[in-house]
Amino acid sequence: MTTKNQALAAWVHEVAALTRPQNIVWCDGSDDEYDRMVNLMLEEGTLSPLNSQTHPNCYLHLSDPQDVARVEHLTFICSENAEEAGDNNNWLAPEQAKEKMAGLYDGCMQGRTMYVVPYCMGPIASPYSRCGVELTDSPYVVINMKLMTRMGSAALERIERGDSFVKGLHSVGELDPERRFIMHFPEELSIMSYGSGYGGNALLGKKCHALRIASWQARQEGWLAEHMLILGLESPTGETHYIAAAFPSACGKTNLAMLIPPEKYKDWKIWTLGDDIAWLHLDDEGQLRAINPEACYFGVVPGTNAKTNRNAYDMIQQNTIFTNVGKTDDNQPWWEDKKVGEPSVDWKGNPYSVESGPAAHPNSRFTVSATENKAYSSLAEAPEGVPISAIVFGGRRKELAPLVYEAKSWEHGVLIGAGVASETTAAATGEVGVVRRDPMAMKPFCGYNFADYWSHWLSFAERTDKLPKIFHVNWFRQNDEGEFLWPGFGENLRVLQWIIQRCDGEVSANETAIGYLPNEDSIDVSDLNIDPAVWRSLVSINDDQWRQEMSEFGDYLNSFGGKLPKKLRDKHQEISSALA
Ligand code: OXD
Ligand code: MN
Repeated sequence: MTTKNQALAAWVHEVAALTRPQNIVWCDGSDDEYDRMVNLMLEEGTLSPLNSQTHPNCYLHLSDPQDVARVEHLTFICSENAEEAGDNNNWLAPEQAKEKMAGLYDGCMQGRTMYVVPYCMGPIASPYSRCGVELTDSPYVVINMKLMTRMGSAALERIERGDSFVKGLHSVGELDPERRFIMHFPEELSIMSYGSGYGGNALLGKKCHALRIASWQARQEGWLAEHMLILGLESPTGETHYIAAAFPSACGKTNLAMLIPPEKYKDWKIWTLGDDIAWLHLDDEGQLRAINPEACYFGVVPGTNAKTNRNAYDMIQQNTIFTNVGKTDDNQPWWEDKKVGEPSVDWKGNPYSVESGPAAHPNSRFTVSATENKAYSSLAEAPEGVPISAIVFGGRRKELAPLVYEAKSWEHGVLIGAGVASETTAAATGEVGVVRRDPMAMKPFCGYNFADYWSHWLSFAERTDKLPKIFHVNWFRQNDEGEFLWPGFGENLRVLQWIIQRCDGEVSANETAIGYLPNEDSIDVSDLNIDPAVWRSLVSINDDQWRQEMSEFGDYLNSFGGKLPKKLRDKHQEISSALA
């Protein structure tokens, strides 16, 4: 197979001349091709079969131990102008970046196969979807992209019908952390990645395309590319509200998107549309609609069990690629908090011992088709997407942020999103557990200057009066002993219920300087065994802590200088004064 698209053919030719692969394979995205690739990897030893009785069609990939997470310090936005990228990104001039990458790519695929992977982010028939082509020397990337995207012939046909496409070039190189870069050229719609096989660095359709490049395109074209799950909340009357929620990596988006209601709420139902990325467009009526550009879940494995996330636990019993988990002695995948079985081999392939660390890497992952999830919404395939009633921001904060609060206006909601801060997790290399600013959970993913990004968000209020309400949640408050104050998981449904009641104007709230908080009796927690004083603290604010927070947040906003939108500065000032 090749292509009728001249630009694509020429680019493949040009890359092959530089990287000099032994052969070139055009991927058609068929199941046969997937099976062939799996067999090839089994022969090469880069994939191993798991117990086929308990886990049919499941495989384990162990990565290089130095290549287990996103590398934010090696990720660059190479716009013509540094200011466009903003201080929130690393920047390199495009020519300089290309020269650096050309040196790395020179002959890097000798003796290897280069796979041409056409893909579509979003349903093939959706006008909101966007195409790309990834050239890669990694069979692991090919099988993951097959699950993650609409990959192969159908995507190529879209490109051949004239769709523009993002050009992504990827080579695992020597997997040397010293020779590893992830470069984005938003003006040229292209990505160059070298030296890593890890998901966010190597599966270019996901973070590189669907967030960094797409956020840039979205700004130009008037839509939003966000780090958000999308869920449908069906009430006992059969009415479904759709919610999009942005939390930083490894802060529970997958769990919320697949939530199973507690016994008391058994007549409610959560439908999953997506667990990581949402593309949001205004339709002709001014309604914000969301599609999920992905077709799989690339989720964090540790902590997944029959109690925390039954849907995810069940869906990864078959047809799943595991990366960097441990194994039991009968060859089942094993991870911390799985709650069943014992590890005998760790994620480095060594015999397991408590002293040598966890059996599964804290950022070990499953890749599984979205259709394996019992709660998968059929509307996830709808070309027009789903109407969004509420946008929810959140982070992992031991203190400060209450369980839930609501913005008083769209502008206020944008300020709340810009103020998201969260403790870092193992999803990126670096220290874990330090609070950092992560506006809209997009710190690692916004492909341009945050100040411009906030202006873009604000501009939506000028285009429609039907915008969703904006909320902030925090499931992670702790007491001095480090115990969580809120049970989380399925019980989060109680908070979602309050959110949609607020959207429908069905419940009053407690107006505070930072926004509307639930009245103590608006969320029923009578059966949750929460101390009344603890409950009160979850639905109230500590003015001293908030004054401190607003002052630090103000310094952060000021670091964006004259580019900071005035509306945001004014809103920040208004809330600070109300707290003073
Ligand atoms: C992810 C991430 O893999 O955010 O989704 O790191
Ligand atoms: Mn993510």
